[in-house]
Amino acid sequence: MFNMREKGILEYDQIVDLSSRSHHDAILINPGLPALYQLNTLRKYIDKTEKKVRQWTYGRRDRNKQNKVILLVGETGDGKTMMVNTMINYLLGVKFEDEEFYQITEEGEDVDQSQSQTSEITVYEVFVEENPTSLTIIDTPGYGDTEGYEKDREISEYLIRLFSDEEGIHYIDAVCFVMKSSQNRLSGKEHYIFHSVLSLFGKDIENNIVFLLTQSDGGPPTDALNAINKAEIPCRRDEDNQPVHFLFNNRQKEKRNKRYKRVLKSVWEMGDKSMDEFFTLMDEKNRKSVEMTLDVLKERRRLEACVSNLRETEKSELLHEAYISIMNLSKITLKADSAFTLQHLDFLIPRLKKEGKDEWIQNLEDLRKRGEEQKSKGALRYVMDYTGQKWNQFLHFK
Ligand SMILES: Nc1nc2c(ncn2[C@@H]2O[C@H](COP(=O)(O)OP(=O)(O)OP(=O)(O)O)[C@@H](O)[C@H]2O)c(=O)[nH]1
Ligand SMILES: [Mg+2]
Repeated sequence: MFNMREKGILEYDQIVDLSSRSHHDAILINPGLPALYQLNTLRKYIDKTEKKVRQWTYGRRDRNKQNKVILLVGETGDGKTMMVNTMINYLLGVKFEDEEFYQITEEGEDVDQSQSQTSEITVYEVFVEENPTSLTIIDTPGYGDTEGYEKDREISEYLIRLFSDEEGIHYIDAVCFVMKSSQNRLSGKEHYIFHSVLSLFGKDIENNIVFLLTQSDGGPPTDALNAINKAEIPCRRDEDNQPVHFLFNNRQKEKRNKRYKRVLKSVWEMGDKSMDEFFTLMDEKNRKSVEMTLDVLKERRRLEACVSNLRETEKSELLHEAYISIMNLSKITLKADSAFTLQHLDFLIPRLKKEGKDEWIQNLEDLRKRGEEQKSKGALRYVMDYTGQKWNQFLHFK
């Protein structure tokens, strides 16, 4: 890669066609400092009919490279899609001085940020000839946008498709929880987002969960770490028992005016250093099959179907099936007391009482106690508001 400023080729805002000058297979979409390129990708859908799980491949697929699979999850707008591009520029070896930035993602700019920008799951596969590592990065729609709960539920359905399809994803090296480093408010909505993300995974994934903290000023991310610890998010821990985290301020696309260049360079370098550390951690052999996670997703789907059928026809078999489903979930899920399970308890417990299932009721009551703890209350209230269930009934029914 060459340095356009050093060679005096480009001044601010000068429009010239640089597409032929990129070392990579890309199209220039915005000349300037930095020049912005769109990487050319081969595109297809993994779920052929529904078109909600897509796969974009950059470069020539090479199975001899060491591949890393990274899943990005988190709240809408916290920076997952931008993080995909940051990772890929790292893999391409782009430096700040190159005065260029490559994007693989394709989303509209200047749109309403309260709405999730990403509406499907995209698997980005990236093969760079001179790099012995290839990346598979899975970008997911963010939780908690204005369209709410129903839309969020679709994410787990798309993941089932992705993990079950023969051509889909069967193992994961890292689950990255993308979060703003200034995250401090733990409102019901934030708890709900933590529950939503955590209830997607099997227990065995805990040690693969790390945090990518965006919009960082480079200082200690005290707020985000407090939030993670307060919400008791299961994750990988470092030698000081802190959640493993990496700092980013992904402003690589911003114009490099003389006034801000120093700051933009410094945040670029912070991101590069974080990527070095992140990839060093990923060198450890810590790959997990998605099998248990897939079981969790399917069991959640079974439970929801069961409860929904029960709200029409009251059948003992369905009731028993729902109980067994909850017990199965509590054995395999990363978060047994997630709002998604707890929300069904005030419906199921009185019905099991009628059937005299005392031991079962005790097990569910134990689970429900956890729902009354402060850290679960907010998430549960959020889910119940959306599903039209009565919160007071949940708290007072015994
Ligand atoms: N300043 C700053 N802006 C960022 C950072 N990361 C992302 N952004 C901006 O924040 C906005 C949202 O980022 P996205 O990457 O689309 O967020 P997302 O998590 O993919 O959002 P959804 O697809 O809605 O879930 C975009 O305008 C990004 O350019 C960051 O680290 N610093
Ligand atoms: Mg996105």
